[in-house]
Amino acid sequence: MSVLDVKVVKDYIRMCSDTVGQGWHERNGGNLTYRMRPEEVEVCRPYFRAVPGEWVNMGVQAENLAGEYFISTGSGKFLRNVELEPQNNICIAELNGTGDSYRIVWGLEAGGVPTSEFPTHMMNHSVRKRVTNGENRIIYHAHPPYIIALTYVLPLKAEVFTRMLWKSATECCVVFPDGVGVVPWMVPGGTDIARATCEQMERYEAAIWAFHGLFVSGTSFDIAFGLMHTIEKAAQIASIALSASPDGKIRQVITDDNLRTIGKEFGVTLNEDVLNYRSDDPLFF
Ligand code: 2HA
Ligand code: ZN
Repeated sequence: MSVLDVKVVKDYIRMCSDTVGQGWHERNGGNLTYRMRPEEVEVCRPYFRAVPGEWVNMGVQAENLAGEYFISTGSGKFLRNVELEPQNNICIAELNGTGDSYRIVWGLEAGGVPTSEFPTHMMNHSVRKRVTNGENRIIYHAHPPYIIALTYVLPLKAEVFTRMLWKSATECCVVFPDGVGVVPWMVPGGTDIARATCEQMERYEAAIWAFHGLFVSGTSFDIAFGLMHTIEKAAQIASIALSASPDGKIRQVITDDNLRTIGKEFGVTLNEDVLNYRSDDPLFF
């Protein structure tokens, strides 16, 4: 028996492999954190390091995460290697009593630190834990190519991206009824981009990083994987439609009335600001 036999750790590893298979994790791109349930921590605790790592200040503070434990990918580690050597590519990190520092209690046995985006992950966990009344467990970042491609051709606005995605595949508005936020290009890995991203996460369940990738949140691995997958697939359809059109124009789309009908039939409340948004941009509807 080891940490690697615990179900949540197995599920975490499976998510790393599945998402690599989707082509979203070139090299060391992307990262995944999971906020553990207390009972999961207790099952893993017997295998924790005898001497935990040093406390490391994160540069951000997440008071509502004080004392929580996270499974995290390692900084500079390749997600494709997680399945082969989990103990050297992921870790379990504990947050201190004020929620501003972490220490490693398991994993990264050959050395290393949690993902370079740990400040963004912790800020996002803090926001999503609060707005979902503790339901949210996962923050996941990837480099899916079609959503990145769209950041070169669409105005960098949450309403524009959400409308484009909702109108590119019928189930999108049911899967992410709050919509998708957009963060302009910023230097990754720091506290500024962490704050900008968590402003978006107050309102939306996912946030696009222009010319870089996508952050999603979720209550389970299935939900977080499914959200990344659904957004990226809609972006793929939009990209193909835009490039297949002989004049670069879209002929017809799912209308706002159609969206309202789907919302009503499926019992989801769609973000009204997105539904009511209008743009003069000819590329956009
Ligand atoms: O982990 O994706 O944004 C590498 C990255 C940084
Ligand atoms: Zn990235």
